[in-house]
Amino acid sequence: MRIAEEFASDVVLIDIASGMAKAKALDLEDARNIRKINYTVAGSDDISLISGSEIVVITAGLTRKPGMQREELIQKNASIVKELCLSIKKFSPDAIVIVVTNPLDLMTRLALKTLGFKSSKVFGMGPTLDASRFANLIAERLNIPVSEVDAVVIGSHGEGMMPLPNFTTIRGLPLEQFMDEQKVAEVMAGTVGRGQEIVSLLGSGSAFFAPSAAVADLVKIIFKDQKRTVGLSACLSGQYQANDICIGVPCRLGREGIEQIIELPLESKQAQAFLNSAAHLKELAEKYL
Ligand code: LAC
Repeated sequence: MRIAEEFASDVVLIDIASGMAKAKALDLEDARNIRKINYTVAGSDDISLISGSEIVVITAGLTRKPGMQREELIQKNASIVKELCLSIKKFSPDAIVIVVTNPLDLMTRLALKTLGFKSSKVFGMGPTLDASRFANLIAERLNIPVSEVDAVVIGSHGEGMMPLPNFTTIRGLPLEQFMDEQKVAEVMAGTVGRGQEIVSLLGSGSAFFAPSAAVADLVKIIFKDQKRTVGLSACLSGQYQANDICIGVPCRLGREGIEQIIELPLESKQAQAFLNSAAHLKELAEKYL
């Protein structure tokens, strides 16, 4: 809905549950008259409808149940993502593919390998959401407008998530000037645990409003060729001393996808934590994918 409203564009929803995507498409189009926007949304279980799409967003897959880690979804979601990517390759070979399915970094790597597209055109939405959560918790704690916070999160979209206080600023000043170490540690932990907090409260399913805002923002950056720097799960080839692994890093994004991976000068402890997170992902990828 956010994408259709913002671009008044053609959106196709695909779901394996026959009727589900169609029902949502009808419901979304029923809102057009009230919203005074002439978007079109189609819904189907026939994936050939994505033919010629410029951007494909993969959200299909199971979500966590309370108490589960994202990585426990690996095998079931891998088969779903793989099958989808074979269809995307066939019907939309020029698309930019944004992966949202968990475990995010591993599904992004699997998508990239199955699609065989350039690594600049296949990436995961995760760190964008994580940074928004970090900014939200900081703003709440300091009682300031959330728009004044510029937050940076890297690492895996999982337990290896790394909110970076030393690269996070408020009106251009480092976070540490506004909060003591203890409070910084609390908002960092709150950020890492936010997805799980929502899963536990919901009881079934996981967060969707903030993830949808993050996806819509990425789609906007691409369509408008804004070249903004955002956190993405990108496939690294030497950056941050990691190889053949997709993980959250700041990227400059534009019409052609990732234009540049930004290498932050991490503190040595952070660099080590990042490498540990990357090594853990690689181990899982080699074991299961
Ligand atoms: C979350 C899920 C979508 O972080 O990974 O809420």
